[in-house]
Amino acid sequence: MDPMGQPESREGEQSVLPPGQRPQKGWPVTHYGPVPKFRPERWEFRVFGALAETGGRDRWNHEEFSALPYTTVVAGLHCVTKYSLRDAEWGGVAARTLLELVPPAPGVTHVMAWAEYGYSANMRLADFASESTVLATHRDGEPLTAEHGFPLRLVVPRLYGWKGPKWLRGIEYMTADRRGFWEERGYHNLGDPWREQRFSYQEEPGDGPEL
Ligand SMILES: Nc1nc2c(c(=O)[nH]1)N[C@H]1C(S)=C(S)[C@@H](COP(=O)(O)O)O[C@H]1N2
Ligand SMILES: [Mo]
Repeated sequence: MDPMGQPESREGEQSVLPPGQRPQKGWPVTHYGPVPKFRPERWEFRVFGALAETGGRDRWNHEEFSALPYTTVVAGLHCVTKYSLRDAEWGGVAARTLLELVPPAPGVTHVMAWAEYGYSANMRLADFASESTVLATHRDGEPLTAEHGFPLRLVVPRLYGWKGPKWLRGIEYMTADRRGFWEERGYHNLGDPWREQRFSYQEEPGDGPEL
């Protein structure tokens, strides 16, 4: 076993961790507030804000969402509290697929990812549109558990874990940046783990809207 707790056969396959992160065994649960109960008859996923066209499809119920094209991405998860999860296979709908299904208006620069209870996380359109960003329903081939975000969570491997809301319910296209839940509460507006953008006091001019 290597220090990440991986079987020998996967030794050497682990990606290098971002600065200041240590490997974490298993899969701890980290979030603010209670775990929402999934009610399939009420669940809906929406794209809203600055859409390129009106009148197109912009919402899916659970059954419809489950029928969207499925893809997988291998990525770790870096929590700003300094632990990182080993690489895992996240399965779901590529963010790029969503952007094709619901094209953003030309002026869109950022998105807000919205979850149950109003949790939100903002990011640049470029980070959302990254090949590695996935609206995940599965991890390592298994459906997500309730505490890990079932039925849907966002995984943005380029950014710290808080930028990936569990219990995702919508994506808002924005023509200007706006801070999400943690970005208003002391965490860095951009949240790039490779640049250790952890806290808002580290922000440089232009990194985010005034606090
Ligand atoms: N809705 C919601 N999503 C959330 C959070 C949260 O508080 N609420 N916490 C984030 C943080 S800080 C991290 S590190 C990851 C942790 O995911 P996990 O519990 O599946 O390991 O979820 C993210 N998604
Ligand atoms: Mo986190």
